[in-house]
Amino acid sequence: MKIKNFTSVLLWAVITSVAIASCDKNNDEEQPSADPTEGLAKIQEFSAPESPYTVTLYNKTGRLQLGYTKVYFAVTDKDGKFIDNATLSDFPEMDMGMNMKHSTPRSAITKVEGKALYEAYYAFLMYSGQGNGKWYYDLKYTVGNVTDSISDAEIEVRNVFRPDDTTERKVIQSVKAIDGSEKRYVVTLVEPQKPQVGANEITAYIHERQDANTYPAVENFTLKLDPRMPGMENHSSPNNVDLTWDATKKIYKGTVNFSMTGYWKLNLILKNQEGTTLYGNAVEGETEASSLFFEVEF
Ligand SMILES: [Cu+2]
Repeated sequence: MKIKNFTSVLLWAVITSVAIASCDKNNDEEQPSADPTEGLAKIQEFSAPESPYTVTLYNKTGRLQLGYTKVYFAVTDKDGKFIDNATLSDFPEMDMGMNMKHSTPRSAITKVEGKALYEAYYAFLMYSGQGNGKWYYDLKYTVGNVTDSISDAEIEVRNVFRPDDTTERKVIQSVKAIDGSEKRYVVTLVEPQKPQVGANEITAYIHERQDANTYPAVENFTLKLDPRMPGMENHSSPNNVDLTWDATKKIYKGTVNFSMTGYWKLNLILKNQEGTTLYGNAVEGETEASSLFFEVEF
């Protein structure tokens, strides 16, 4: 009798410690499923009627804006659980009236590794209200065997200003190549978003406008860079590096050196892989700017 009791106590102790250990293990595994949207600001929620899922659009600023806009999507079920195996696709379209409609350069929506979150970027060609246009958004999402879609949800794309909050700042430009090819390109400034005195990484995208809705990314072009301060005798700065294609990061990358704070015009010349100029011109003599440029002020 005594021995049997001892055995059951021992057995109980073993079972309990195994249970505690597996409990600990579960807790560890659940750690990464903490809110994947932490630190992000909500832009808009999308949910198809009767859909068991909601898609919420986020980014760091809580707003979509002219030019480069990075975004994140979270997919949640009715209980607010974050879904990590969804697939999403979208179609933003600007309706400018008179049957004039166009989309904009953008990436596919892909999964963020290790998080129940999805990411994409847009290069918005126009802001809401520009040319009396409005932006509408189509979104399709699939979770398991459920596919739902939303169409024509209005989204707001804001204009981008210099620090006075009044003067428009150029961050994206559509051009028609001057090499006789009649090809159209969109050049979009990505970084620096927070410029500082000294060397800054500068990045940009180039997309070809094949038609109003088709804008594939273009690789292996070059953007020659000549930053100037028009307010200060159009002086430049040393040690700038032209933007070239970074095949790993899939973006054009160079260095812009801001030798002081203020208003800078980043003059550019767009060249194809053969080195032929497609748009833009050198700043020299009476020519104070390129026809292709971005603006930065800080
Ligand atoms: Cu438009």
